[in-house]
Amino acid sequence: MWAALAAVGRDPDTGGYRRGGWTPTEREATHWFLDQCATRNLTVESDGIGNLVAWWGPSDAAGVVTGSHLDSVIDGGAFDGPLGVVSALAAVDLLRAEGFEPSVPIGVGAFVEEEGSRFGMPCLGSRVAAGVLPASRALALKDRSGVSLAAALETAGTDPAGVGPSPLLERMGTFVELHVEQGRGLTAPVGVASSIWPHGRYRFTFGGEANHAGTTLMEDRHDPMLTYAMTALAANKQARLAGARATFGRLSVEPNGTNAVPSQVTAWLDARAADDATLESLLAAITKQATERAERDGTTLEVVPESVSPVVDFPAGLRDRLVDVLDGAPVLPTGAGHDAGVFSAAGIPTAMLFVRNPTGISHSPAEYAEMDDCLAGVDALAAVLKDLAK
Ligand code: HGY
Ligand code: MN
Ligand code: MN
Repeated sequence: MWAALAAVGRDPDTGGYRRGGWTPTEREATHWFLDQCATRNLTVESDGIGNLVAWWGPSDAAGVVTGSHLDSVIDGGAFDGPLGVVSALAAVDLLRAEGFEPSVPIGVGAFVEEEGSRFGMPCLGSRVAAGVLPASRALALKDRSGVSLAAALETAGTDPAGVGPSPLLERMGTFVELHVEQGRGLTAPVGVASSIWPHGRYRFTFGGEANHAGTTLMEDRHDPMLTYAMTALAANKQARLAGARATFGRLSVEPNGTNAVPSQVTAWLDARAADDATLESLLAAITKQATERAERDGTTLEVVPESVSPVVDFPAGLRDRLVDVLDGAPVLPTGAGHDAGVFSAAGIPTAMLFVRNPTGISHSPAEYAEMDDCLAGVDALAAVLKDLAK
């Protein structure tokens, strides 16, 4: 499975994956998933936005769903997302080979646009499915070329009218997502999640005055790039002070000419912290410094939250049950967002398994996990599914 998926959406120059939601490469990965489900005689159900759950099991009752996502960030690694889907299918194979007969159905899920790399909204599919993102807001989201989600769905042959809260969740009695670990927090092959840090995406728009780079006196300028530059430094400093994370990873400059003072800089802040109060105060501190700098530069600043997700503490009972099944596996929090966080917040008993990442690198072509650890992840997931579906 891993070999078949390896080439799908991989950029030959960077070695990174480019599988934005509803792009041809992401659709190819989705078709691969559907083929894998067909080969295994799993019954696939889809919802209006295109989330998929493939069922193995005795009835159409609620069951245990495991899975992850097949989309990627721009130039992402091979493991973030696909590892959870591949491991879920492999765990089903393992349980079948052992002759295990689940007493409740086991579902393998693939959820759309988890990274939000195309439409800017992380966990887009699961948020819509859980009803926390209204269909009207989702369908109006636009990608960088100005294509709306509604138009992208139509191109993919999906009727946007069907987008909304998902019937798939009614059969999701329990959800377990296996994921590659994304820091350096796990030294054992497999761990169990305690919580997901709160995180937010905020659009900072810095407005200035376009002018000639050669003739405009330095003291006459209203340069939004300067306000942005100071804000990026402030974000780094404030995050360090708060033990939090702040990243400006995306920037858009108008008119983006070498010999002109820009008229506008738009920059996206990704900020995360261990608790909601720290995240709020981090954003306030960054915004305060940016505002003060804008006053000095004679520029303007607008800050718009594009998505904010509160902390998710996975239910302790289920978490401890996984730890028991896995003979005392380590428990750790994560700063990465996951569909599991959305489903947990929606009230579905949810847990996560992590597979060791020896370098901690993620959202990068260099993301890596050892095959032995991935196989330990499959064994762990199979043991957990067996326990939950016995
Ligand atoms: O954490 C993230 O940025 C994404 O939701 N995986
Ligand atoms: Mn990711
Ligand atoms: Mn992921």
